Amino acid sequence: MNREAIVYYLPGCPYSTRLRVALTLRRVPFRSVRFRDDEEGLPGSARSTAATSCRPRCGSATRGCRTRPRRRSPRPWPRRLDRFRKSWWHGRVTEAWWKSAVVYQIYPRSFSDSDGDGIGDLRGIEERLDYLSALGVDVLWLSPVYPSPQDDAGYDISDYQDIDPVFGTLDDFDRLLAGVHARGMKLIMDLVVNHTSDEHPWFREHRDWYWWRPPRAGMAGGEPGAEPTNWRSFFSGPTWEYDPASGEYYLHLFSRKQPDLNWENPEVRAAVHAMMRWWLDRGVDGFRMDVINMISKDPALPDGPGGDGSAHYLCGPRIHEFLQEMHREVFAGRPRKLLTVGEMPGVTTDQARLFTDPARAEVDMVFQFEHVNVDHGPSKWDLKPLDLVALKAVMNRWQSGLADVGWNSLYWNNHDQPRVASRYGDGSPLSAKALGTVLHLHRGTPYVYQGEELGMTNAPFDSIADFRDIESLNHYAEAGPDALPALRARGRDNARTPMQWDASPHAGFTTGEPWIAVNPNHKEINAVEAVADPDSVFHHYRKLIDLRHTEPCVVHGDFTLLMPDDPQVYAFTRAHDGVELLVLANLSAEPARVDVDPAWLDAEVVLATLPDERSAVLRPWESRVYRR
Ligand code: ISL
Repeated sequence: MNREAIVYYLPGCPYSTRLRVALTLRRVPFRSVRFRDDEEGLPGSARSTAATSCRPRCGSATRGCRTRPRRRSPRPWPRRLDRFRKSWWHGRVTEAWWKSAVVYQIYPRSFSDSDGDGIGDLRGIEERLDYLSALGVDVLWLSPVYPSPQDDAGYDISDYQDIDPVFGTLDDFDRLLAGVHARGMKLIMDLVVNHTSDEHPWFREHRDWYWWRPPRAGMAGGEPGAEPTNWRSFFSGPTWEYDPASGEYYLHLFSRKQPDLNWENPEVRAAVHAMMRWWLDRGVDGFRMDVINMISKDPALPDGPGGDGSAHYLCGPRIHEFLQEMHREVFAGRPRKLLTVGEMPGVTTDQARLFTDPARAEVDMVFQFEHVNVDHGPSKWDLKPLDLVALKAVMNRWQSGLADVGWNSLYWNNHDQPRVASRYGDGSPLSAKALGTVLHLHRGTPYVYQGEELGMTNAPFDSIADFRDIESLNHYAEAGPDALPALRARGRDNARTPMQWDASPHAGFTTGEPWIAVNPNHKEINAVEAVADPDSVFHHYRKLIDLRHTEPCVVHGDFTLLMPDDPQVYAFTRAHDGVELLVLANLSAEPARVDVDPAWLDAEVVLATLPDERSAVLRPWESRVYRR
């Protein structure tokens, strides 16, 4: 039989992989390969009309765009094929699929409430899947939905293998997962196994699964200063809670209702592995691992300088062993392609190279914190203005640190961070776009936190009665009313106000009374307005996500920071396989001159947020991407 293979342009994958796909599709030998960039010959389910199959030569900013001939002009798969690309393609290739993926974090309490109790839920998320699909994201990460006393908004889990009734049922979960997969997306769960809730049966039934210690020598349990170590908790106060019944203290790095599991005990590890396998067997696509670099502690639990015990619990002596064991016990040999990302406060680039080196089989990527620590002092409540030069230096160090081994995650926002549009921007849509441009053009996997794609801002919290988060409430209890300005700027509740769906009284989030007030600016900043406005932050994010899917240089390109000492301009290039991208953003409220090779300003404009995109002066918060 006379067969031939056709090689299609597959966004974000190298030629060798495209070849493999083509050969697999057509089951033909390598020598009879012909190249084409349309869809004829694809499996029937993957066909679409030719009318949609061509990407414009210039992106949104076509005004005055003098397109130059490109060295290589791959054409993306048509939009209607994107679903096919994600579901079929991601499931089969051996390459790290998540390198060209974008993850969207959902904070379920605040996303969408289907039953009017004022708290978001799984059915609410299901109702919004088409919105997420339209944005183009590949993976959804769900913050915890497990049964929990909600002392730390669900990060205190009392049963790892069920759903909290406030969020729904396991059946709801299965339906949501099926809906996610049907749209060609994946779903990862939050894995919180440094600690459980004190209401988890494990805490009652397995005392030796936790860290118990007697009072400090010579002191009576419960008296001030009798704690076994001087460590301070992340949520204020000591990390030890006294248990009068046993006369001992248990360790909790976070709230007293979050006792730390003792991973030295092999039974703990086996129980966690079994639970993780249970979720993977149910069909989830991986895990975001909460403070996973805290699971190995120095068993001596020594005092730390000034109450800072972090040297004894961050990246402790057995951390790599524990993660490699987890990989062997949970992930190895599974046919489906999964994603693991470890949240790692205090992690350095050298440590991250070890954690994310694929040869070591630990995690795919980590969340580091250095770039969200540049605007405060030793305490997060100790406010400092953003130093852009320092921010660029940190990001640059992570780009080069993981350039040849490992992989970066990229984020500005999550449920613990204030909104970036207010924090590093000025609250305007233009600044939200500029920050999005900068982040999404770095090398790594970008994470979008719900509402970031709308340019949602910090909330105008008036008094302490407006806050809900244990971290803020405990800090206020300790520091008093003087703490309010810092709580307003840095409080985690800024990220947790309800998703702004429309201009109606509760922003379309709930028909009931929301658990935390909606931001009054939902009348202007909301999804309905944003989707309808082609110039919105939403559509800018959609284009950025699309660019990652269609331009291999965004995924694989080498990163070079330009103008490192400029206090206003964030500029860098990416280079891959004969293609170069230049990213320019003015992250300030004043015009700024760019100091780059002038020939760049004649190159193809891929994205631009203001007209006249060939000027050497960037207007306040303007951003552009060029290609040559
Ligand atoms: O939020 C923080 C600073 O304000 C961090 O210190 C945060 O506590 C740290 O990044 C760990 O976060 C994770 O674990 C916590 C939980 O409260 C956070 O929501 C979660 O992201 C304990 O589970």
